[in-house]
Amino acid sequence: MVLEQVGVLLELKGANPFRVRSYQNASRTLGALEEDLWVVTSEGRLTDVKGIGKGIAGLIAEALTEGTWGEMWALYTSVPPGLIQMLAIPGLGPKRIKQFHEELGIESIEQLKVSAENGELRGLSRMGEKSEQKVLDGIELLKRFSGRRRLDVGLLYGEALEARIATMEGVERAQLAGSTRRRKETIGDLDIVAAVLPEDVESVTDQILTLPGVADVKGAGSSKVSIILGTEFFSEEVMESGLDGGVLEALGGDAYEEMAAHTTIDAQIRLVPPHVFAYTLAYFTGSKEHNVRMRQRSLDQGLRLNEFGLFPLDAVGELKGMEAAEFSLPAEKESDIYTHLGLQWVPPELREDSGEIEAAEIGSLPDLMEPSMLKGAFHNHTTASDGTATLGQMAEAAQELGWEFLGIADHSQILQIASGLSPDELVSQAAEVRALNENWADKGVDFRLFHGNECDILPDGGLDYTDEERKILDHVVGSVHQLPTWMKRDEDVNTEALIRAIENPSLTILGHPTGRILGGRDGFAVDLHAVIRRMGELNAEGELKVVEINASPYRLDLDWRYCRFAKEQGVPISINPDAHSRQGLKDVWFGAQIARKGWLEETDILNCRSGSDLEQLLW
Ligand code: DGT
Ligand code: CA
Ligand code: ZN
Repeated sequence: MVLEQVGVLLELKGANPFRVRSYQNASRTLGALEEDLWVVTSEGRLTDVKGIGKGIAGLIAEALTEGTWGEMWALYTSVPPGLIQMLAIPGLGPKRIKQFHEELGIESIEQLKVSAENGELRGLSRMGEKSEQKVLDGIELLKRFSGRRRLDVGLLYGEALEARIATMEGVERAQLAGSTRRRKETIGDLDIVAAVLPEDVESVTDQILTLPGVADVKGAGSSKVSIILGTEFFSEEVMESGLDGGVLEALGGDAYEEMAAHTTIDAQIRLVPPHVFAYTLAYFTGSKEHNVRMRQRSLDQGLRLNEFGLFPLDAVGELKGMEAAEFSLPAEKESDIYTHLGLQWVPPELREDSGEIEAAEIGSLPDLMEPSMLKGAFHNHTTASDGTATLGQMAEAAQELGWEFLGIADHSQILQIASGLSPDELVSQAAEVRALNENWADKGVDFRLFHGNECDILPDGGLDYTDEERKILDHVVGSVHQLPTWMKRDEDVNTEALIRAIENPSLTILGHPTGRILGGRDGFAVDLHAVIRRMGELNAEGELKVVEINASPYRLDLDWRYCRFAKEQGVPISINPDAHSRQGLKDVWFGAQIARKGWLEETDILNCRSGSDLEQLLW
């Protein structure tokens, strides 16, 4: 979005950071805007949207009506895109980039790399061999670790680190905080809070710094240790098995394994006295937006809230930080803090300032679903297409998880690279499923397979196979796989095509709605609100239209930000692992985290219903 780029651009020009931030925030807000931007703008209500000021509103209005971006547009077109990309190189700021551009004509990361390798940077003012090497290191780092880690990676490192610190001599308790605890789909860095008596801080710090797998130490003070963890942190290499082809391709094909093997993650560990632990944990769990609301609420009650405690303003006066801690209202656990402020305890997943404080105030927070409530899943592959386990093996794995059903959804015929099933193969798979089902029924086993298919949604919104051929199926998961075509098109064209697809009477579940791969590629442009709204209408007319949370940690698509909207529109959610192996079924856990983050309850999830209920719906 242009606004996002304007933000970055201003940064490159050395503009005021607050101004930069406001553009980036505005871009994000508008991206999630439910109403039509055009309508909001033409009715002059843009400034009513949170985070949109007069200046930005004027710019948007101009862009929509005139197609120009005022002075920003000139700014934008005057800066080569390569310079903007260079900003992502760790350790490289806008001033340097400007210098490289003006003095050496460098316009891309590739050119910068060549110049650095040829020793051309060291001759510039305020540069030397060392800083030249730093540029090269930065480029290398960007390539390997660019951006944020996926939630599964964050949890893997985070929970291992939490466990190691919690069992250290001198540590009373330790807990993972930050975006990992809030179950964001990607993680910037890990935050861990540990309760340590002042006299033990030094020894605990030493123990942390000498943990195996600490690749680098960024800093170690009296209350905070910052480290970078490398893969050596794990005694055994954790490698993925049975990744789907689309994911692998988006991540760079075979080069992916090498990339994954070099993953690092930053971690900040806060060491605090045991009596302030709950406050520090709440503070570093965030989000920042949630914290701001909590602090404001405290002030309204004559209290000051920070990472050290909750203080009556009249008692602490000017005392700051730990000096004031002894005046704090006591809190053994986080829920005590919320109680002090007249609130229900807010589950970490919900702490994004998206209505949770208002709900906690009147005791109406949702009763979030739990992974253990899942009784099966609908979108899974077998060896018939690109999976690594047979129908029987997948069913067995599902039974081992205690499930009551498993939905099969191999690829459809058009997806040749993933061995999509021909119509004949579909028929023989149906017979295989029927035989297995009869066998379980005879034995009185409460388990059944639903025979579905992941039918490709063609660029025009049509579905793979003929209407007749699809009739044999219990359920159709409609998914877009021809990403290049959809990425090139305008949002309204894609939206129209997706709506056509969901209107097809045979489609039950809309699979990975945007096609995004976290850390690999963005999804295609589409107005999901419009698609979901239409699904809701069809449900009201008695059809069954369900949207998938693809639970693969590489996708997590539907995004959690749309979950409540789906619920409001009367569209059930299906949490699907998109498993390509037995092990892959367990990915539903990640989907459940996202459903929780999206405020969903047991009754909102199709695969929380019993196997026999679902028979009624699908057979
Ligand atoms: P990340 O690491 O980018 O995935 O996201 P977080 O949420 O883990 O953010 P991080 O690591 O910068 O900080 C951890 C938490 O600490 C954050 O969620 C809220 C709190 N925090 C950090 N800086 C501030 C601040 O300036 N103001 C307030 N109110 N809270 C902050
Ligand atoms: Ca963090
Ligand atoms: Zn798919």
